[in-house]
Amino acid sequence: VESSIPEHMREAWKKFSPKGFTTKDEFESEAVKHIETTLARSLFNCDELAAYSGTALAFRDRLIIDWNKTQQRQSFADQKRLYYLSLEFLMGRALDNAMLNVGLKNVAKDGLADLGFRIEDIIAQEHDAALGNGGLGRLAACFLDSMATLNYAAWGYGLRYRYGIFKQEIQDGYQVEIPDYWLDFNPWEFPRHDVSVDVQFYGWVNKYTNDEGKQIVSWQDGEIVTATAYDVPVPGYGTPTVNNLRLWSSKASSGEFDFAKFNSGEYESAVADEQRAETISAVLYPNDNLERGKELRLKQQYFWCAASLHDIVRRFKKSKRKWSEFSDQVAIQLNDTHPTLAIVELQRILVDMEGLGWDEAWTIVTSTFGYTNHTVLPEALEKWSVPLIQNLLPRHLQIIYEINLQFLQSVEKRFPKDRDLLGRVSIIEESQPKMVRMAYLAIIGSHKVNGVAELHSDLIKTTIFKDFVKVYGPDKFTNVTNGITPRRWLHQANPRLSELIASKIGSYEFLKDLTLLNKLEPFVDDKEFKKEWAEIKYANKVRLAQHIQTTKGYSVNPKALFDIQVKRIHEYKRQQLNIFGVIHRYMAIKSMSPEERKKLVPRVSVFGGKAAPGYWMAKTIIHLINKVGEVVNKDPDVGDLLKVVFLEDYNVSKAEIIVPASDISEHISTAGTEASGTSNMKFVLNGGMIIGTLDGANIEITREIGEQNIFLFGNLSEDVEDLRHHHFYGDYKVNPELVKVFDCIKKGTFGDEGAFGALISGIVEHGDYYLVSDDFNSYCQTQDLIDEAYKDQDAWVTKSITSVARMGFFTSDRCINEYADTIWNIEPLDVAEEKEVRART
Ligand code: TH1
Repeated sequence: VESSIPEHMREAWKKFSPKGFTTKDEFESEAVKHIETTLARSLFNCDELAAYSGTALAFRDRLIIDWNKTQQRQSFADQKRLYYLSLEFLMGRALDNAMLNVGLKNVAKDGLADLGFRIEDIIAQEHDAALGNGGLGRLAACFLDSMATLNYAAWGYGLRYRYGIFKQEIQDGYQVEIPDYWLDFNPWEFPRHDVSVDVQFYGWVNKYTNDEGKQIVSWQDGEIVTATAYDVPVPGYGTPTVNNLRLWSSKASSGEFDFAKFNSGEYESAVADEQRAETISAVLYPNDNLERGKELRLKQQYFWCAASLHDIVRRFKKSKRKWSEFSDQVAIQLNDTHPTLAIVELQRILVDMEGLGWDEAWTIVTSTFGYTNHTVLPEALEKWSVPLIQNLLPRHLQIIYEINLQFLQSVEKRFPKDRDLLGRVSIIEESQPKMVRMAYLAIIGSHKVNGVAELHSDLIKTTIFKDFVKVYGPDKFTNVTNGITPRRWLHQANPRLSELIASKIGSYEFLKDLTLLNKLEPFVDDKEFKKEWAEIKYANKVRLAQHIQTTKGYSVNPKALFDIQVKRIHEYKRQQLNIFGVIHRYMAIKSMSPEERKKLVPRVSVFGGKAAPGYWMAKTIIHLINKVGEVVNKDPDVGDLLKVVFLEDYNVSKAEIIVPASDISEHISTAGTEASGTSNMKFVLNGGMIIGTLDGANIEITREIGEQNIFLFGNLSEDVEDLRHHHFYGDYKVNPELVKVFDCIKKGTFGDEGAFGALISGIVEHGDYYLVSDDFNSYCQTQDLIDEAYKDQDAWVTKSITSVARMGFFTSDRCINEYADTIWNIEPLDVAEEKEVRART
């Protein structure tokens, strides 16, 4: 390619192509240039937002140089690539991360100081990229970080929502949702108006035989919406690799359809069409672990799958390879069932558009896809009604039926006497209306299916996907335990702890090989080290206390035990158990003598998290937490002994302040309901202890750090079913201590008792599905153990250090390497040469 370009052109290009800044002066020059020209500001009107913008643009330019080179390198290398399809990427802020990853944060810090700014204030100007609900979206973001850091050729594909997850405000104790319009100024995206795909909806299917006697299938007369690519650079840590996250934005097609309307004078209706098209990528659905079957959501899914698949196929076709080599070049991972239509779309492209035979195409499809399941909750398993798909995607419905027919025939051959089995594994549920079970389609269309923690991967094999284990054998199902990136969740969120660790074990290598943390263990008895360790935790608590002071307007004592539960509000995650426990503690304090109170460990109970706007029970839990806070926090009998804080608008950037400040964090889901959880890993990595159930990744965390370093309680997942049965058919009694808590609420202690009736009756009258009563005793006793343990600060710090030293397993780097080896079959790219060139220049 290069040799086809004339010498003089190449010379000129080389001479003038930007090299990127490395020194403080160069940084300042770039930032000031952007502030004065791109932003048209000056010394006299450069506020913090402008300084942020200039800094971000300077770093963006730098990333782009490496991003271009990475894309060239990956094209030349011509290796297999991985495409990660996710409807959610919860990236958070980019500037701090970019500065740390390219190793120039100190340069920027000094440069900004010269210009009159504090780097923390500048970083805080950035709006979070909040294109996700919770764990699933944040996992995708951690994966992108690891894939770039490990030099894999890997792209993310998602939607460019105009509105990310809503902003949460609390008014009079209730959650209020505010739209999150985040695109006003976003220096981290590059519109690619030249990269677009036309996506079709509705229409009808025309089948006919052409002159050569060939069956032709054509999907026609549909409505066309155009997908435009917006690219977001994803820098790796300490490597020249900058990967790409491609987000699609929808707009009306500029094709003949609209022109016809404009020309015939239907101006208003043409504009309305335009707006309808833009609606597709307008808003992120705010439900976590819940699927509601809305048509617009299905439209989003197909729009994004079709655009991504056509992009991937276009790239493959440039290589001029045979179709049979497709899965040697392409691996596609489905982040939950949301992108399952990609399976159908690839089959459609191969059969209808490229003319391959059905079987040949299906072999390619099934060797390309992998499917990750993230939940066993029935209300989260996607099902789309057949009439809905028939109308929106008529050709896809035919293909789904054909996939199902062939699959059921193969099952029947192998299990001829088992007619029930056919009904159970059919993609089509024979309900009224008929429904398409997306998880089944995803399993049938993939070569591997994985869960996200050991318990969860075992559970899917024995419960929701049991019949598919029978059909395919157990090897199709595997486990890849989730992980988190230590760059953001240790180095960026807790720089002092990262620095202390580096000083002890000799370098920052642990950020790339987290198992090196085990070198900390020999220092658990090092007095000076322990002192510094404890000081850092204290400083982080002071920082959170300041945040509480500025956002909530009251002070909490940073010497108190900080007990934190931050995550989406959901009955299965059991924030209600936590707040009932808090009320129990409050009642205990009230009944104590002043002498008894003196012996108590002061506690700050921190809650944070959003409820889905339509999830009334979750909103009731938020309301109760806030009302308990109002009463407890101003009760003079209680004083410092107990404070209850609900932090508004929990998001990634707030997590970076909250996570390093915990003594105890709560991961207390009903056993068997939380597939993995990932914040549990973040808290332990920052030296916090866990109170938790034997659920999700808590189990593996216990295995790694040791039982003596975690506070476990509650029933086991294998007993949950029997307990639930007993609630309905046995002589079931609510735990008497919990009854006292309910009486306290019913007396109106926390205001209008009627407001919380449903929370109580769910447990007392409706079977206590989440086993709050069954686990209440065990929970409270374990909280008492925590108080005792906290009194021995020296032993506590020992536990903290030991735990961190043993957390190496939970890096998303390990996780991505497992996916690469066992599912994607891809190798990292060699960047040694690039690094050398860079070192020389
Ligand atoms: C979460 C799981 O609840 C959590 O346990 C897990 O750690 C995380 O995924 C990452 O694996 C899920 N989030 C969603 C969101 C939607 C649908 C299903 C799940 S499962 C919208």
